[in-house]
Amino acid sequence: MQNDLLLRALACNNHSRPPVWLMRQAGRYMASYRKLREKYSFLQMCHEPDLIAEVTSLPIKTFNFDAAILFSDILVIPEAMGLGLQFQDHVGPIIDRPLQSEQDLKLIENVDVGRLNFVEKGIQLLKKELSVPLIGFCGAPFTVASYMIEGKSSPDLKKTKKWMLTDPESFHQVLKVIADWSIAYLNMQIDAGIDAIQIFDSWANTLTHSHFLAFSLPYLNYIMKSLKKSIPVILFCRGSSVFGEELATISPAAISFDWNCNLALMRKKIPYPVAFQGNLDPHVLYSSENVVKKEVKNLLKMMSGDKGFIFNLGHGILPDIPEDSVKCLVDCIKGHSYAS
Ligand code: 1CP
Repeated sequence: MQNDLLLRALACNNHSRPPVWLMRQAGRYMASYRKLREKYSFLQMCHEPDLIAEVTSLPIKTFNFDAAILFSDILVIPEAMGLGLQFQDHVGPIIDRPLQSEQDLKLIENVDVGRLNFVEKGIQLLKKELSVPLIGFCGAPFTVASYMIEGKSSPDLKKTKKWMLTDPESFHQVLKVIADWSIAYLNMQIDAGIDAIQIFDSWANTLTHSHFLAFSLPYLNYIMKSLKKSIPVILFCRGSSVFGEELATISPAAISFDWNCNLALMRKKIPYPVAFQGNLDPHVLYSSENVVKKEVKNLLKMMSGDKGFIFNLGHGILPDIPEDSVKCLVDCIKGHSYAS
């Protein structure tokens, strides 16, 4: 690996400019991705090791990011569990057999990550060619549970919350099964050669403070503590601006912040060795080059001298963002002289 800026920042030991990568960097905003999607469905691309490797590398080749994130989806776990998964254009993910109550727990098959060996093969291919660290990932149990219960994307997670509040015991069983699958899956990714892990809790922001402590945080902790090898783990939560200090109590290598908080103020509350990732509002990338530069520089200035800062967005890049804005962002960060 020629460029280890990400790993240095994750160890809070980076004395040069911050590394940059973007959540959802391999996706529909790239013309080269859309071209491949004319030939293959999204799930075909997730299932085929050559395509996993090709799509993961697209943004590295085009924009020179400092890290690659495995091309896959958090929902390959419910698919491997036997619940059935489709992705429909303009709709999103559909789970064929969503869970409705405790009886449906029997629909979930025993942990068998051999069913995800296309991911293992994709990682092995990537490790031969990448010159930057490769980030593996999974979804957080609460977020994955929400898709398994709602059966699709939902704005309010009504069914999930009804279950959580009316039958917390069996809801915990759902979370535990997802966590056990996730641990086996991440350990497979570690064996295949990934350099860091990100866990996505995209729907944590829907939880109250006490429900986050009861239904999300313990499972993030359980997953992190069950990994076979010490490897840096980044915790991304929508809601990390609120739950940051709680996330820090379980000692992840890094917390990825949504765009609501001021990172410099957060740093006063959460010291090293927790690295910080984030937190530009992705919508900034719709604006003019001058505004993009101004916003990027503001964030760089705010975190100047921080040895554990990773530049990223506060959430995933949106599908209609112009590629030129992404180029402008990366150039701005790479041209930045770092004052430590
Ligand atoms: O039509 C297409 O081409 C598919 C679009 C797409 C892509 C490119 C989806 C559908 N998933 C992905 C890839 C993906 N998903 C990655 C790849 C690596 C990268 O470049 O970042 C990752 C890490 C994910 C993770 C993921 N999938 C999350 C967590 C991160 C986040 O953005 O919050 C979630 C919630 C999903 C579910 C999902 N996958 C895709 C859709 C449309 C959705 C539903 C999103 C929602 O409910 O709003």
